[in-house]
Amino acid sequence: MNFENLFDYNVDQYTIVSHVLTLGYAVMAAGLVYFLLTRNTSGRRYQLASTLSAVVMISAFFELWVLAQRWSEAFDWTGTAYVGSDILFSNGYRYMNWSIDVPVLLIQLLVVLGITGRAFHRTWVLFVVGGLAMIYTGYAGQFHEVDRSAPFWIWGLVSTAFFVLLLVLVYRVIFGNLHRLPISARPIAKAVWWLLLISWLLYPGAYLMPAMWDSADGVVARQITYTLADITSKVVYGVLLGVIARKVSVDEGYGPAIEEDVAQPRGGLTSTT
Ligand code: RET
Repeated sequence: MNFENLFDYNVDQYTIVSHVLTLGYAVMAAGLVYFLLTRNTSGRRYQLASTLSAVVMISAFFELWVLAQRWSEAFDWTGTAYVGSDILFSNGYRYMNWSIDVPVLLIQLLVVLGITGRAFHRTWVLFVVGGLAMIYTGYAGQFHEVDRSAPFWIWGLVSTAFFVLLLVLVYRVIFGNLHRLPISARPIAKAVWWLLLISWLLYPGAYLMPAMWDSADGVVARQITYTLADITSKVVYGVLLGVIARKVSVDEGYGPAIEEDVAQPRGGLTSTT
């Protein structure tokens, strides 16, 4: 049993969740097109970041698609309310998707910041191991979200320890390498830090929702929280990293990036006056 399976839903509650899940996978499909089509506007060594965004989009698209299907199968309309069918809705699918997306999102950061060699490999390993530890301990905890017995809180705390470790690492990676970015890209790199911090915090918020708002409205709030988190931590984040990659590429004199730079004055490249 999961939190979502405990309640009956009125038409508005049921429909909002259905719409929000649809928004989720529609945005991932849109993001996929964007990241593939803008890939060539950065220099070769940064194009991997767009490729990784595309990987994140595909994996999230399928996960959210499955979740939306599950939602519609898990409840039947009785004439007065949507009540649980013999199929269970579960956010566990999300955790499986994070196994792919969390490591990939963090590695993207290393690519865009131009971290190479030993530092790249060492941080890469910490990101993957720390990320997976955070996710799977949280996964173990969410099985206890209905009765909120000790394992819900203990696994949640263990997961939080890994989360804090990742945040410290990300902070150090971003702020420790700011000086290596062109000045025009530095404010965006700082924005990436804040975006990551706030959007990632939404996930533990959703984990805690059963303890904070134990009702059908809480379920609606939880799916809205997850969707907001997904759009910001995967798509907006990917777009911002792409902007950084393009600015670095301009700085390195990569022609296509200069031509694509929408902030260049019109005719700026050819005008001599
Ligand atoms: C859990 C369990 C409760 C404690 C904490 C958690 C953190 C989850 C996070 C997930 C991030 C997911 C992302 C997915 C993007 O695709 C596991 C909910 C701290 C931070 C970024």
